Amino acid sequence: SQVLKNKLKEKIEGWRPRTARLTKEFGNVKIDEVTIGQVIGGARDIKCLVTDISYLDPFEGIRFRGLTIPEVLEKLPKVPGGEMPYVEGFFFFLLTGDIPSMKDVEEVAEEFKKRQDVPQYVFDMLKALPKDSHPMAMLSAAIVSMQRESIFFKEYEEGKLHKNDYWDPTYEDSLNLLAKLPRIASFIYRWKYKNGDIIPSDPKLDWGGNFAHMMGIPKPYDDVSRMYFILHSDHESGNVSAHTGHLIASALSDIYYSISGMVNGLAGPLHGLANQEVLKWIQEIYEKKGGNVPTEEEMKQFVWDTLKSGQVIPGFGHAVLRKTDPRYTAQREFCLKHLPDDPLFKYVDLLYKVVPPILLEQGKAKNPWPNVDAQSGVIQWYYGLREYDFYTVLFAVGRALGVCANIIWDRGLGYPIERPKSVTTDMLEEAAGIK
Ligand code: NMX
Ligand code: MLT
Repeated sequence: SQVLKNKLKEKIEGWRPRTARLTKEFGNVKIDEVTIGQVIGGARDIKCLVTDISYLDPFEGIRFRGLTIPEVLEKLPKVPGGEMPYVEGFFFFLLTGDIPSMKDVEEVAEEFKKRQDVPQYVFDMLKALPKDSHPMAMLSAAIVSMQRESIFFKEYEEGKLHKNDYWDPTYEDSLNLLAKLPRIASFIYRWKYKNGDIIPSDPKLDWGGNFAHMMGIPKPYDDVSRMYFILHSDHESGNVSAHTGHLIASALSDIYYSISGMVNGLAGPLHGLANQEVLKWIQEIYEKKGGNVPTEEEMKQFVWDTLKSGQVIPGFGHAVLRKTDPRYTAQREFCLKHLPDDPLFKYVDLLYKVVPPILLEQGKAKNPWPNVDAQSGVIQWYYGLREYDFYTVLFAVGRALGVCANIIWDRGLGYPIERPKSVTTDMLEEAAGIK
């Protein structure tokens, strides 16, 4: 929308001198040191990225634009009759850092509606894929198939674009893509699991509400969807999906290439796929117990058996967090309010009790507490979405909001191509003084 775009332009132009001054005058100031352990160990904790969309404190958890999750859920304009904010307003907030008025929200919603039509070739391509393709592979393919629609790509090719304006067509591409994601995701769901019985979009509904409608799941699933997309949107920029999106975009690849790559990173079991893994794992004991809640002792045994077979406990641990993920807590509170007696929720709650002491006793995981994925599948299951290999698609639709916001700002602030330096094992041994 023009309001959002004009505001964003003002914000980006106002921000540029800060970035320029830091690079020019303070470029040599050290903010970190790098150890051999970090070089071999997945660059853990190295401070080498910058983003202002969200920040992850190891003990407090995520803040979006300075606000905690409860603050976001409280302060942003809500959909009438629902408990959750508009995703449209949340996207405005991620991009600008300002709480939108209801009028702002309506303008973004209008903009998404105008852009929601998905080219027929995307559906044709999805239909041509084998039905047993993973929904994440289908989503990634659908997104990259639309690369030909990129306005950034066209304008860059025509040699029209000034570097200061890169963000503008990136913003247009982002809105065009985000507007289509609910349709694409729900199409994949209905095509794959509901005999291709596709539900058309309802132009009266908001982004989250329309997604729930096209999935064919009644209220309050609309609110569940809004909550889910907001909670999964961003987790600063070092996680695999956000980092992949940023890295690809840093080569000036357009948003379609970048977000398709983001989806591919999210599809790994140590990252977003963990939400499907949790459900799959719980199902094992659920079936064994015929749906009855196991005793604490039985659950402990189940956890130990998993660890002893050399597998990780899905939904627990984190590369940055050192306490219970507030996204877990927000979903737990939702469950306590809406599905307190659900047997699967009871399983998850029992796991919350038994897993952390076991992981501490085992002594490997640096963080024994649950992350977002431990809780999210249960809510989906309860509302009837039981095809758990679809769960990471929901994560991806949410994550695209944050990654698009990051990439638009990357372009606005002119961040360069990302290219860290490699060394050899010989060099590390020399640095260690053993060679
Ligand atoms: N269960 C068993 N072992 C674990 C777990 C866990 N949940 N978490 C960490 N460890 C092990 C880890 O495999 C490693 O073992 P080894 O030394 O044999 O390689 C050791 O503990 C140290 O790992 P950490 O430094 O604590 O964790 P790291 O930062 O490398 O990895 C995760 C973070 C999230 C990948 C890891 O905790 C994990 O595999 N968790 C389970 C999968 C999961 O829930 N992922 C979702 C994360 C959130 N998201 O949505 O992306
Ligand atoms: C995320 O939401 O991206 C995950 O919690 C993983 C991470 O932050 O590393």
